[in-house]
Amino acid sequence: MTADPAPARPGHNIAMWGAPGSGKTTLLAALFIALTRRNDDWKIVGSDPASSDYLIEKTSALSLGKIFPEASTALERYHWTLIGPAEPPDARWSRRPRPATPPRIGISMIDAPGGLFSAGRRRPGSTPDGQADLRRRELLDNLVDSRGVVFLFDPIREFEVGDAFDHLHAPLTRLAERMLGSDDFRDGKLPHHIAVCVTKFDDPRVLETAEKRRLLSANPDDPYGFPRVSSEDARELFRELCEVSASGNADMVLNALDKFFHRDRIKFFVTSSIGFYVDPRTKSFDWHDYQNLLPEDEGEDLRIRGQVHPINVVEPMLWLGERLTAGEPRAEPSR
Ligand SMILES: Nc1nc2c(ncn2[C@@H]2O[C@H](COP(=O)(O)OP(=O)(O)O)[C@@H](O)[C@H]2O)c(=O)[nH]1
Ligand SMILES: [Mg+2]
Repeated sequence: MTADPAPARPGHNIAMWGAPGSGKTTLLAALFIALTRRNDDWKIVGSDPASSDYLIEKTSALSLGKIFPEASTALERYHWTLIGPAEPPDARWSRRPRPATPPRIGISMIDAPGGLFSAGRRRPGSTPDGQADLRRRELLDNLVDSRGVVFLFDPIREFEVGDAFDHLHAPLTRLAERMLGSDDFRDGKLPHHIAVCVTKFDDPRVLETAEKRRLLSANPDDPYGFPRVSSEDARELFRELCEVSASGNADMVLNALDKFFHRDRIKFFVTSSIGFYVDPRTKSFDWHDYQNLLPEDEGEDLRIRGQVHPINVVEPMLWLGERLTAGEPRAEPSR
C-alpha cells in the first residue's frame, strides 16, 4: 500500500440534505437514469435490499410511470454505493497511483415526511417530540460521518415558502456544535465538501431568471442543445434566485455556507432531474416548447410529459467523489 488513501471500499460518504420537497428522491432516481445513459463505468447500487428496492421503485416511477416518486410517509434511511471505473478514465485520476479497485463512494439519505428541522421550532408549551429528536439526531449523525454533502436548494419552494434558511441553519448550527471538539474543525471551517444543487432548472421561472441575467451557456457536447448554467455562473444564479425568497432569508443561506465551509470546497450546480422536453421528431431543445411537466389537473398527480433528461445530476456526485478520493484537495480549475 502507498500513503495514498484512495479508498477501495466506501470509506467516504456523501449525505443528501435539503428541505422537504426540494427534490432529493427525484434526484436520486434521476441519478440512476443519468448514470445508465452515460458511456462510462460509473454506477449506483443499493447497499442493502431496502435501498435497492427504493432505487428500483423510484426510478421506475420516473422513467416508466412518468410520475414523481411518492413522498415518504415514514422516516427511512437509505444507503447506496457509487462505484467508479477500475481504470482512470483520464489524466485527472492518473496523477495518483492507480487504484487497485474502482473508487467507491457511499451515498446516504434520510428521507422523512415533512422535514426534520422545521419541527425544531416547537410551539411554546408543546411537549417535546422524542421521535423528532431521534430523527434529527440521525440526520446529524449522517452529516457528521460524511465528508461530502449534496445540499439541495429549491428555488420554487423558496419563492413560495421561503424556508431554505430554516432547513440549513438549524442542522448547520448543530453540526458545528457536534464537530467543535474535532481536529477537523480546528481552522473554524467544517471539513465537508458541499455540492450546492439549485434544483428544478426546467421550471420556466428558474430558466427565465437565468436567461434574463445572461447566465446561460450551451454545452457543445449536448446533442439536445439544452441551455445550461456553468458552475462559475451558478453562484450568481443562486444569489439572483435568493432575491425573490418569500421570507427574504435566502441571502443568509449563501453567507452561512461561506462562513461554515471552505470556499474552495463549495461548488454550485444548476440541476434538473427531469430536464427539458424534447420532441421525438426534432430531438432538440425548443425555446417555444420546453416544459417537461404537464399542466396540473385538479386532484391529479403531477405528470411528466416526455422522456426525462437529467441535467447536472451526475456531475455533483462525481465532483464530490473525485474530491473525497483525491486526498489533499488540488486547485480546482472549474469553480
Ligand atoms: N419542475 C421540476 N419539479 C421537480 C423536479 N424534481 C422534483 N420536482 C417536484 O418536487 C416535488 C418533490 O420532489 P421529491 O423528490 O419528492 O423531494 P424530497 O422531499 O426532497 O425527496 C416532486 O413531487 C415534483 O413536484 C424537477 O427536476 N423539476
Ligand atoms: Mg423524498
